[in-house]
Amino acid sequence: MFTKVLVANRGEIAVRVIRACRELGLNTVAVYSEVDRDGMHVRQADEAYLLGPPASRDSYLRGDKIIDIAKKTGAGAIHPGYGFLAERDDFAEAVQDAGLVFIGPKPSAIAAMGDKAVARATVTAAGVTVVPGTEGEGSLTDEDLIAIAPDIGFPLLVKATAGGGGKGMREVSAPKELPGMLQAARREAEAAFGDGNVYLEKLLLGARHIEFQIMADSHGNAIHLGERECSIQRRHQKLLEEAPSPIMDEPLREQMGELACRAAQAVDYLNAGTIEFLVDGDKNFYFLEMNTRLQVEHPITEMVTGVDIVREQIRIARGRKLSYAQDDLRINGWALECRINAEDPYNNFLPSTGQITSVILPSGPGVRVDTGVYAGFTVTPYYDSLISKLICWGETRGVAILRMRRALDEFRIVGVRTNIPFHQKLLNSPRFMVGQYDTRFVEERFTLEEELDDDSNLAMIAAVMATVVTHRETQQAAQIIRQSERDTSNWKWVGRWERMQR
Ligand code: MV4
Repeated sequence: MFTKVLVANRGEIAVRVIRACRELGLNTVAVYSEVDRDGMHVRQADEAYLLGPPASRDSYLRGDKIIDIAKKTGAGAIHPGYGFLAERDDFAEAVQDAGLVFIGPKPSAIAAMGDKAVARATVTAAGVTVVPGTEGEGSLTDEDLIAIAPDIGFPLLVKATAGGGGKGMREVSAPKELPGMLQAARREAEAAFGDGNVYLEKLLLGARHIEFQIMADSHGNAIHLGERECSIQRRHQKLLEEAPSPIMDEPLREQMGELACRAAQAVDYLNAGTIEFLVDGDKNFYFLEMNTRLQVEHPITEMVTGVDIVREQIRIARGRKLSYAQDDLRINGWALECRINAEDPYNNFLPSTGQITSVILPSGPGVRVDTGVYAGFTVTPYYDSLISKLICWGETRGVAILRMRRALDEFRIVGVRTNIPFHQKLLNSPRFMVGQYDTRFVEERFTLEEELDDDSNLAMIAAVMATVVTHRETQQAAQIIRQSERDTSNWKWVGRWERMQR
């Protein structure tokens, strides 16, 4: 039974895992690259060890060094977080071969769900409906795929079997486009994953991306913790997630949750995982893929169920039974998560780097901030632009939206640009407020630039405004921000809006 955990990650998720370990009385080991020497996770761990240069391939992807540090420090278990090595079955295998515990699923489950064609065949055999498309495992030639495509129908998607998260995905509107798109998708998949195998799926237009959190222990128990709505994405990067989904009803939740557990049991799943579905306008749902790791957006599920998912992960890895049975769980209230990225929404969301000189974090009832940054920390271009997650809970969706608006207004980060303005605009958009959006909402219906015409005057006005706003933020960052007059009409709006929803 391990008493020390090595957290093989950085930033906010490393801090999150360290917190769970500390609450369980476990010692923690952090690993870091040269530019993360002052990272918050390094400061919060009991011990910390340098992995190497900044590039991920020389640091957080060096599984051999990570295992070596675990053995030398007496860490009996490794938590991978998300990204980096979290879904590498070879790493999970190496951890177990070294006599250590991998806090996650079995390598075989990671491998099975990592190959999207195998995943589709596996869950189909278990009675779970997949998105219509190619069937079976193994590689299909371009000729095979071109022959099958008319039965699937256009528009369709070419997807990488080794992919996920949209990488290597190509949309094909007509048969004449297919040969070229197949080659482009294969090239990208080969470059990204070292595997150019692809498969086809019918493109489900107007669908929503809804995922179910599942947990399974080593005593045969598997439960679901409800769903998360993840349709607000830009270039396959989730930006805002919410739980529950605005379109969900209890019978559908029970049906999808049961099938999510069945999909997990089809690969003898262990620990935390997420089953992704697409749900169309008639509430037909289709298995999309399974993520065999803890997800970025796990906190919204924690807020509406009261379950500490990371603590349950560690308990499961220590051979304990799940703390909850399915009947113990209820969805209480509503939670939203805004991913706070160091990027400039007024400049095509390009990454923004530099030293953070001031941070004011929002707080108050129902507000949670999972962050890995602080005043003095330097954001570098080596890693993902996610620097914080702002999570807000309310008794209803309307209250959660109001609270998130207030928290975003409080949130100050000076030194790098962030996508906070994007979230502020999104939370005021009518379609979002009434929950009527799908996976195309951001790309097709929502841009910050929409007020900016080609007219250079408008662009000039925007540039001046941005300068003034930045100056104001810089000034304000050093002062106690005076609360603006609370607009009590907000509560009237919530009451009116909630009545409309009944
Ligand atoms: C789809 C889809 C519609 N039809 N597959 C692929 C990556 C995964 N994270 C979400 N993906 C999707 N797969 C079929 N057959 C819609 C999505 C999707 C999406 C696609 C384009 C732009 C934004 C999107 C947001 C969520 C889901």
